[in-house]
Amino acid sequence: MRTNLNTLTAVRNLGILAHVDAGKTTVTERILYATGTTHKRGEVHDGTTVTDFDSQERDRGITIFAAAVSCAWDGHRINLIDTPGHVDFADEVERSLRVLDGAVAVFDAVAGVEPQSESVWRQADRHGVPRIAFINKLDRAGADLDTAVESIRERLHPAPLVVQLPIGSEDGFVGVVDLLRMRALTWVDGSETVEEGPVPEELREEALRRRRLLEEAVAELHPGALEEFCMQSTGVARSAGDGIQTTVGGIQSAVDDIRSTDDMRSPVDGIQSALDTRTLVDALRDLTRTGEGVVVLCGSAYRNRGIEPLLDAVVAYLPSPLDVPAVRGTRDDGTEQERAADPQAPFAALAFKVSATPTGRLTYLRVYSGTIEKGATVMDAGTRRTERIGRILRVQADRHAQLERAVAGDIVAVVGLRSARAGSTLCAPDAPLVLEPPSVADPVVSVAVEARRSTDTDRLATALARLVEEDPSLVARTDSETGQTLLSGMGELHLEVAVEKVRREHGLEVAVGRPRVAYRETVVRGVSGLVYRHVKQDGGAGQFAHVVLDVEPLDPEAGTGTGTGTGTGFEFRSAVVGGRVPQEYVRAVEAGCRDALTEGPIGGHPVTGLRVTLTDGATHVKDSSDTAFRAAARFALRQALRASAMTLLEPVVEVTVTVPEDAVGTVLGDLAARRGRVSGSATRAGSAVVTATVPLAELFGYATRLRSRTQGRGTFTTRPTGYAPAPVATPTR
Ligand SMILES: Nc1nc2c(ncn2[C@@H]2O[C@H](COP(=O)(O)OP(=O)(O)OP(=O)(O)O)[C@@H](O)[C@H]2O)c(=O)[nH]1
Ligand SMILES: [Mg+2]
Repeated sequence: MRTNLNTLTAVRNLGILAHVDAGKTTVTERILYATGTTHKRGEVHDGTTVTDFDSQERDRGITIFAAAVSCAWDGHRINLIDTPGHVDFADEVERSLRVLDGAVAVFDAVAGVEPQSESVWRQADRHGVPRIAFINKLDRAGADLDTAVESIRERLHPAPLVVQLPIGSEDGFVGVVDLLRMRALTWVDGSETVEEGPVPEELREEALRRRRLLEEAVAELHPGALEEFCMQSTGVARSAGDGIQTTVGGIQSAVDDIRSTDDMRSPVDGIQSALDTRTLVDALRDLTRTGEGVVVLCGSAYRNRGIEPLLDAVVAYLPSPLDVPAVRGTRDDGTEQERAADPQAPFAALAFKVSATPTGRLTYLRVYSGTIEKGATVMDAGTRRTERIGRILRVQADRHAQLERAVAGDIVAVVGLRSARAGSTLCAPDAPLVLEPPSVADPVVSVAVEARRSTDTDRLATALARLVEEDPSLVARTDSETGQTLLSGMGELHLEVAVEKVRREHGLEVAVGRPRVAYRETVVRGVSGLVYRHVKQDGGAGQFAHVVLDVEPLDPEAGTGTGTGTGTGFEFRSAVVGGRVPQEYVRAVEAGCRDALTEGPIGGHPVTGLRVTLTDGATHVKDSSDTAFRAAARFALRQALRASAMTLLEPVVEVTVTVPEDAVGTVLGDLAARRGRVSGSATRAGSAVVTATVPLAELFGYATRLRSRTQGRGTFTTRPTGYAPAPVATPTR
């Protein structure tokens, strides 16, 4: 059977991204409701939403795990991933972004762009994922679309292209004017559907003014639109209908010859404008894809207002799997290969999520090329293991539809895979290809965990192994000195959730130690010309390698404590001349240096922020080998680090605390006691927002402290900013 490639144009792989509590899960819930996927509206605070299905998510009222669900709108299939907003789960967002083609960024209409919205926006930039913006919570006291839009312009940089005008405000927010079709859309409480009608008389002028602003903004960015804009503005008026004639700031607006289009479904209640609506929609789509502009819509997910137009916009502006660049992977011989989203090509998919459910172990796949049938054998390109795909499921809220096959461009869940992990590539056994796995951040916090009953020790190890499979940002290891089991992750909450999962899902009683931050060590002053000769001649094949290394800090300011973070990373280069060390041994030297970086001389912490240069060396015709050079480099760098001036680094974060104004003094005092450096404060709608850089080690227990100091009225979020020199006496809090 030949699959129709064109159906792929009707697929949208969509993520919902935002700062914690902006309303992602509520938006997702309303989308499922509007698309008829669910028949009742769940609420986060009642623990009844589809995507926050985990018992901890329901208890805590936050999203922890990205959840994928599928729904249909206007002849399109939307595969939707609701992501967590809390920074501790940023890796969950990272894995989701890797498989998405587009996203809806949700903002709170009172708070505008918040720190974590900025972080996920940059994450999406890195992945080149086109976005549209939804300004949510327009029903809240103090909500203001224009201020939120300005914060997008200022903090995120793409030009906001606002396509709606709210009707009513705060509690009286009842709908929006669609500036493209010049129609009013309103929602009545208790009614299930959107009502469409003419723009209310009192809003007409403002709507026209905003339409003009939109046209100008689009024309400024889009050459095709600019051309039409100039032609129309210089007086070549198109058909005029029964509409209004208004002159707004020099641009004549009257009736547009609106054609009914596929994308924006009904015709416009006439205006004359410089840009035809079709041109405008096409230009908005182009600008969304290039990221030069971001289409802005608004509404109130909680009150179920603004969801249908949001879905229309998803279909109209966000790309299908065919519109995004072909995925790249690495073949066995190390060469790169592109795979287009073609159902006829060999199968390749990325597993981006693994989750244990009552249905079995579900592996979520984004299929990039080819077709996979149920019962087929696939290979894990990393481990070379082949496995059989049992069932293929389209996850739809509470029920899962069974599929015979999944094709390129789709997101599905499969049952039957035992060994695939989040990040594995699955491919056709006869066409192996490794897709680049999602990046995994280094864990910054760890706790010691121990089974309360010694008979449970093995079960705990199994449970931890399971956790790590599902969440690659967790690391479980045994401390070589103390023999303790250490669980490391992205933050206090991340580890708390992980341990609670072990308790709940495995029925284990677990004792947990105090959280500790993950320190790093860095070079403040290096050494040059460190010579190391690795010679072993004890019978049999000998080993010979001779290396000379220079070590220097990547960031010359490291250790001065002036920055908020410091240079991290590792650079290696070779300055060897005359082939004194052949290229293959240079690679072995680099590998040996990386080996040495795992344990630094101060306290055995990983070493970062340095550059190593191989300046000279020598080989022996018979006894030199990769192994010998790797070992030589390892010993050499260890020695060099012992001879260098080193300093301990600790993770630092930017904290944003929001409290009632009368509590600012308390918060500032408390932050100072935690070695915090305040970088800004502002007032917004009766609340004070304080931003400070604080060592992560000082923030353990801050949530409880802030709650008690502000009678529960204070909240805070954090954003990692890197590492900074730790004081000599390490805090043990
Ligand atoms: N007033 C108002 N409240 C809303 C709206 N949308 C969501 N909320 C509330 O805001 C809170 C957070 O909503 P969620 O949907 O859980 O937000 P989220 O972005 O998914 O949060 P995380 O997943 O934890 O990052 C809940 O109490 C919602 O009921 C809205 O449009 N108006
Ligand atoms: Mg959520």
